[in-house]
Amino acid sequence: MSERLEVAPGGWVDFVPAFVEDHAAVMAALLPELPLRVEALRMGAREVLTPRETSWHGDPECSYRYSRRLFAPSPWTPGLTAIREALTARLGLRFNAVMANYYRDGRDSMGWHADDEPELGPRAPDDVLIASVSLGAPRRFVLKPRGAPPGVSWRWMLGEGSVLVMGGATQRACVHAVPKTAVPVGPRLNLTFRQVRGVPGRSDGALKF
Ligand SMILES: O=C(O)CCC(=O)C(=O)O
Repeated sequence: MSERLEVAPGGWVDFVPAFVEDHAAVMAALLPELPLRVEALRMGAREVLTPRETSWHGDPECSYRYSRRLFAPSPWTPGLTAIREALTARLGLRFNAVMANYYRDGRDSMGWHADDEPELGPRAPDDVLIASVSLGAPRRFVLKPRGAPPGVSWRWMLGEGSVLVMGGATQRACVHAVPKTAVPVGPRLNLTFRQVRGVPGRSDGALKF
């Protein structure tokens, strides 16, 4: 485990570079289990397609509203359960839901956003705990304080079995993204394990594009 990085007063990030052993085999076994798909999001009058494939999984009560859509959870799969149990054993943390994001190549990406939905805890956007496990090709993950001037950010190459844990006030104080890259890269599967602790809010919220 890296030394805990304080990214804001009360906001922190922990990083473990090689958490999942044999990450390529784990990713190959997981992919057929997941109903990954490109989602259509409404942007005003337009419909836009997410530049990545996603699936949402969790305990039956863990519905999640984001990007102006309500997602009912798909069930846990054997591969997701194994990683969830490894997280609990290593970090002492329990998660009841996970978002899978599959980046097919460098054109796939995730725009700036925070995981700050009300269902992520009674004090959200404070006290939101997220463990982000990355399998396959490393991609740049950027985190910056909200409203930071250009160039002020932290960067990690996340992939090859790493886990990055964000906690405390990180989702209130910071935003994060996985930018596109022109460098040829292989596929990457990211799994953000979450604690859903409330019912989805009513607000439309921001688009995670
Ligand atoms: O792919 C990643 O590393 C980030 C995923 C992410 O930001 C999210 O699921 O909210």
